[in-house]
Amino acid sequence: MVSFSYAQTKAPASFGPVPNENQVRWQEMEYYAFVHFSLNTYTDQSWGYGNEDVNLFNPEKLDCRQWARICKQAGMKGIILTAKHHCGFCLWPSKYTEYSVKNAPWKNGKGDLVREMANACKEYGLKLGIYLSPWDRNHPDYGKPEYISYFRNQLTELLTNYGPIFEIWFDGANGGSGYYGGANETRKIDRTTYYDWSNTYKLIRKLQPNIVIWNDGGDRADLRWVGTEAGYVGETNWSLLNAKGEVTWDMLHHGLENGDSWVAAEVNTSIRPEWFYHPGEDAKVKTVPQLMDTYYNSIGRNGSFLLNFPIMPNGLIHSNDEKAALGFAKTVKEAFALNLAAKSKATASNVRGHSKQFDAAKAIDSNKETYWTTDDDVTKASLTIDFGKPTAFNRFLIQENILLGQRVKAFTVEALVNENWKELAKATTVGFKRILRFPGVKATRVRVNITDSKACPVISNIGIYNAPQLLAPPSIIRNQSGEIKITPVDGESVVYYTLNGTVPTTSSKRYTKPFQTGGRLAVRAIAFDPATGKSSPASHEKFDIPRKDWKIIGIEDEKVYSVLDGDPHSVWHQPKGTKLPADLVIDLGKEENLTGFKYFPDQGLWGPGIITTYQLYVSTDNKEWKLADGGEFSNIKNNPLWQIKKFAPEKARYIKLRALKNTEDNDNIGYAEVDVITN
Ligand code: FUL
Repeated sequence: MVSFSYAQTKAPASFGPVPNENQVRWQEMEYYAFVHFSLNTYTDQSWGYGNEDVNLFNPEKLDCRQWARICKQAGMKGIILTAKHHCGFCLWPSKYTEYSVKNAPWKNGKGDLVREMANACKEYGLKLGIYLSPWDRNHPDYGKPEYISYFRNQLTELLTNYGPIFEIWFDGANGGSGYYGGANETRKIDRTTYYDWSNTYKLIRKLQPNIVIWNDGGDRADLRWVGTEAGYVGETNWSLLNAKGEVTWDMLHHGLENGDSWVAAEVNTSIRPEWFYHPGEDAKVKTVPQLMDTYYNSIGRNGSFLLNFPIMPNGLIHSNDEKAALGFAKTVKEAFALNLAAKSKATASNVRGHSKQFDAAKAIDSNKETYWTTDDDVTKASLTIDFGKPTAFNRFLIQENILLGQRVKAFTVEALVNENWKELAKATTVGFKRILRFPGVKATRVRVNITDSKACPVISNIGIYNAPQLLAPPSIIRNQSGEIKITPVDGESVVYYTLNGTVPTTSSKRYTKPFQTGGRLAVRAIAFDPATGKSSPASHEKFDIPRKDWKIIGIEDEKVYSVLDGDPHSVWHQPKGTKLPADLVIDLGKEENLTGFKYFPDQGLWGPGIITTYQLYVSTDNKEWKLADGGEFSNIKNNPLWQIKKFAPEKARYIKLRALKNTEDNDNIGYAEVDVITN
């Protein structure tokens, strides 16, 4: 048959797995919130054991509308609430347990926080999501088949009574030990079979057909965790995984190039170091530059961004967190205020069937439905944007039409500067959205070269921006001899600092080289750009007693002193062949008034040897030891932060940190830093 001359060029067929409607709707949300609120909020814990008193729960100023207002103003599209965290306490009056708000003093047991959250979301035009921990350290039946009915009953309550739910979050954490109705024991379950996810998913999809399911502990769901809670997904990020089989860390972090299912990445991180509110973190709220970094490393890498707000015991979001989130929103807005590509001329090395319908202009027409694409056999192609005059820019944004599958494997961006093409960036995957950052450049033309693609590239949008320069707080470390070293993130900015707790200004002391200190001390520092007169937010570090005379006892390896060198990147591991329990004994040089200790785990990805269960002993003579503290470093695997443990005051010259268990269930024990807290 001869085709008619008016026949349109056929659009490309989809390639490989494609997202379903729910996944597309979710991907377009891009940015939404987590709120962590439970009994932990009142006990300063990361994970409750399951025996915490319900009477602690009494948020006297609780206002979900405040949370919703902040999220809305911050440009977020929804909120996921921890309806039940690992401790088992329910923020709604579940029919199936007594461990809930119905027995708490809050609103005389008449409160329903999920209801209040749902109403607030509705009022502010936000979508509601639910975090329901599969692990329940309170429930007597946890570990038995009966618990699965309980879990599904709770799911049914949550997915029936509170309107549309956009996402359900099933945390994979499963520490084993718990209260379990008074049994106080360790219960192990088989993560692959215990929850019978396939039937649970059926129930969920029946109750909420438009929902997306997040699950890092069981069967493949709609979305995936990215393998870290630090706020970044791999630069190469495929929205694909295999439906069956093992998922390694690498697959979580990068997706799987030839995976058979669409499972896009969600980057979850907290606006503070930890997920729940801890007053000690009020000065540790992420700064705008840190949040911008996460933005580029999540949304800018084909992921979504799930940012957590810990709620304070009074039931509100802290003003520091609000300020950071709103400052961040403003900065994103400023960075992407003007798309310099929009008014330019675009041409391409190949246009599908020479058709206007698929030409280069479709990549800059601000219409997400239209796209530039090439003939089927073309997997290398370029698109050139002509500004017509030298134009300054430092960001390049590109989007694929994911309805047709994720295709691009590699691309470069070049600029025509003084008649010469200069490579600005080289990257791999694109997906729903990819944003590249590079130092500012002035050029008349920009060219994107798709250098490798699984099938003909399908580019729905290109943006070019000139984002205002941002300054990040410098890092501050103190080495064992007491020397303070301050490093600006860009390596170039001028640094000012104070040692008296005040926020530095350009009239404060200027940092030029490391300087010696002794004793307890608080250091604050800013980075300053003389060209623009702008400064970064201040960084803030507190240091306890000097460690100059400390000795690590019984270990020959000199490298062990990296545990005391203040540098979070240098680590030491117990020698091969060590069997747990493993001890690290430190002589503090003289007797001190100890009130706690700190442990910073190895941040490396491979076999970091992170301690989960510890004991801390003290001694005056290195012979008689007294147990000062012991327990678990909760959630340390996913969030390997400084672990700060306080204990009743002890006068001692020696400390012994005993590692009883690690995250990998083997004998590998590592340390980046160990320190003490004195009164
Ligand atoms: C983790 C949990 O264990 C944390 O407490 C927090 O809820 C975080 C979002 O997920 O795995």
